[in-house]
Amino acid sequence: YVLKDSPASLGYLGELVNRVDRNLNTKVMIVDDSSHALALLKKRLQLYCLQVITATSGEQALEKLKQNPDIKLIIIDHLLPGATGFEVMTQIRRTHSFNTLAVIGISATDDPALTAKFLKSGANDFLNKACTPEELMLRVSQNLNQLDRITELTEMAHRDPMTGLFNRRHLYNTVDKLHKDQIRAGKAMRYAMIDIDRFKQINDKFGHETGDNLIISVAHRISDLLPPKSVAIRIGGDEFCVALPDIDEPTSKQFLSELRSSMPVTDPGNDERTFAPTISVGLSAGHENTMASALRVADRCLYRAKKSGRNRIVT
Ligand code: GH3
Repeated sequence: YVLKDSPASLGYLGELVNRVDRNLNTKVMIVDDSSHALALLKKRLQLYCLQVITATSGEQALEKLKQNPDIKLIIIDHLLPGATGFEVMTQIRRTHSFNTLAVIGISATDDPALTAKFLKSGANDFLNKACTPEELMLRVSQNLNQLDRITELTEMAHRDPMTGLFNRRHLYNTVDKLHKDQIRAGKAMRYAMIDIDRFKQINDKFGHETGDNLIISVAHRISDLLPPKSVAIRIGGDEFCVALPDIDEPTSKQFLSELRSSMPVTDPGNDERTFAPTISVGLSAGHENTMASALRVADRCLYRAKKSGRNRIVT
């Protein structure tokens, strides 16, 4: 299609190959009560290696979306049995934001008011059914590319660039939600606050680069030893937090003890320079109702660990 309808640059073809490659894992749903329209669209989308799901009514579309929460894009007709495409879209947008799902409205009529109506109901884009296969592919690709970019940027915004661990934003958005789910399900949610001892002295004595290398090295050790489903966060500076969902106290302590005894004995950037950094850890009790209160408990325990001589775990 690309080569038939208009010339394409090499860069553009490269982008397209890249898109098709990512399409192999991308689910798209078409909602239309016409079996002919469904079959035609399905065939065209499958040419670009998309996984296509079909629905013939709004009700069925909502059900299939529930069964396939990883659907990335929906192409929806405005005339559907039961409810209009606009009504279905409004319902979809209650649970699926623009950050995770793209919707393209589609219609066979030339009514100029349709585009605005679709966009106002929560669509990203609008297409006439008489559009060329090339235009269909371009709109689908652009909407999927935009979603991929949002996913990449969101991932970046949740990571600490120095260590690759999650950051505070992730703690207060994602882990906070996880905490609520765990407590609602009657499960424990523990937090370990971890701080390198006398880190300022290491900076002052060996320089900031050595300090940075040590922070990175501790972060890697946390990642390597992390129990399943746990989340490691760099709070800032030389302080880390590990969220331990549904992990009992002995297992949490075992992980923390292993971490404590795995501290590097030499400068991670200079094997010949020996130093033996230690860490202090505060561990919350696991049944605090809110993440904020659990973090306060872990913080108080960390403070006690520091006050009572450092290089220890306090619960
Ligand atoms: P304590 O055992 O009581 O925690 O002593 P400490 O020296 O570790 O005290 P504190 O945690 O307050 O010191 C943190 C130091 O970390 C102060 C700050 O200059 C330094 N720091 C913060 N962020 C970074 C960073 O990204 N890299 C480096 N190298 N140093 C950092």
